[in-house]
Amino acid sequence: MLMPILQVHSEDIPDYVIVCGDPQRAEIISRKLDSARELAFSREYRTFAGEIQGVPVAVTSHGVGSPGAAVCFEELIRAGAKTIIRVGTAGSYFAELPAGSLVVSTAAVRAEGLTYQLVPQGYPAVADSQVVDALYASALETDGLVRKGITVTLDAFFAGVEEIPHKKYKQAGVLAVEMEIAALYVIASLRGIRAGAILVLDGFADADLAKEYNPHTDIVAQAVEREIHVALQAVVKLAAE
Ligand code: R1X
Repeated sequence: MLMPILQVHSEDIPDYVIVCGDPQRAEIISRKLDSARELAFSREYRTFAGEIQGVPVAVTSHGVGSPGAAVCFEELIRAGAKTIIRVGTAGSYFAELPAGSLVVSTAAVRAEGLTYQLVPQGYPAVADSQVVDALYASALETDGLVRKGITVTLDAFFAGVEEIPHKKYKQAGVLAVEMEIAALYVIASLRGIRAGAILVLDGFADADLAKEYNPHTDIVAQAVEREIHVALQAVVKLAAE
């Protein structure tokens, strides 16, 4: 069956799918796979399929923000994905977690709008524990900082006039902020599949992003290489369980 928005055929989508925001990053991830081939590039959704150590895996970009990403997650699940791992970037809340650190998201604060059109308030956006364990164990096998914990999913990237309660999230121990995980976790729970996410921190969430945001540094690029490796090794671990 052809998925209308991703333009991929369900026969080509394996159990394991890595998702990332940037179509260019999807291509970078595909280069780590054996026998990689591009399946489609439709809107912001670019999909490749290949294998990692004999395990079939696809990679799809989901763009920026929960509503667009949700379209991607829903179609991947309809196409047959059983485990989806987001490989992304996020802003840090803690000086001890500078740019280049990794965070495995165990759950997301639903500070976005999309999931309120899917499930009632109070429904958790929570990762699958096996996926979290595989990501965290794989990350510990690499050099560099990694933490696991709660992240927050926002809709707004650049600030407007409304206050985003960054201070309260930080006081409540939220590690990092990004824009798609709540959608992924809620949709995965609703549709009965496993999901998890690993993030590279690319700056500080409470900075003035309009002035200070620059994710194009060597430190971030190296950490993205590391998180891609971690995510693919997590797929290998999960497939062996
Ligand atoms: O999730 C966030 C969003 O997709 C992280 O990076 C993007 C904004 O630059």
